[in-house]
Amino acid sequence: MTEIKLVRGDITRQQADAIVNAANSSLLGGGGVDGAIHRRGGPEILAECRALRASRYGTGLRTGQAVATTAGRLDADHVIHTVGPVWSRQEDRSELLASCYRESLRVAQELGARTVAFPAISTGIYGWPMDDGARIAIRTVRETAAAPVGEVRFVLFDEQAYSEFESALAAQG
Ligand code: AR6
Repeated sequence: MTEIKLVRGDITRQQADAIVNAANSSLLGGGGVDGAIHRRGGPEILAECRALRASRYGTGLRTGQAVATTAGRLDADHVIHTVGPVWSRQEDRSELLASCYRESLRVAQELGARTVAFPAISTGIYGWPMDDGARIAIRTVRETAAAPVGEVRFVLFDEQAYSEFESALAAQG
């Protein structure tokens, strides 16, 4: 079974087989985690993203999907880019957020990754409330069998994110 760990910190400082990026459908960078990954990981990641746009992902990566590239200078073998949904009051997009975790784990599995570091997808620029984002993240990882992934590490940027993930983990076991 996959072990879930919580750590506070900057995801670009983590050592893992795969680091998940909270990207956007252009795959060409942005702010938040995405900006930090490209800054620290260097231009190799963007070059591979551009190549993906020129081949399989001409119209971009759809919300809820995931795709891998090199991790450049990060202390990881792969970056898995996924596109979270923008939070909406009018529409329940929870299934798309769950899909990000599921699809990222599926890609990690295909890559043979044993350790995967995730940020709290959609809970920054995309505005998803942290308590609900944490519940969906923990539940989806719990429900997704992903051998050989033995460790999923949520890397939480601040105290509030950490404590919401702690509560979700305590509630869901
Ligand atoms: N390490 C760990 N967590 C971080 C880091 C970091 N270095 N930086 C921010 N966070 P966000 P989203 C937290 O905005 O909401 C980009 O422009 C942050 O506090 O990175 O999915 C993309 O290109 C928050 O809790 O991702 C997209 O356009 C969480 O990570 C858009 O933002 C996610 O925040 C995606 O928005």
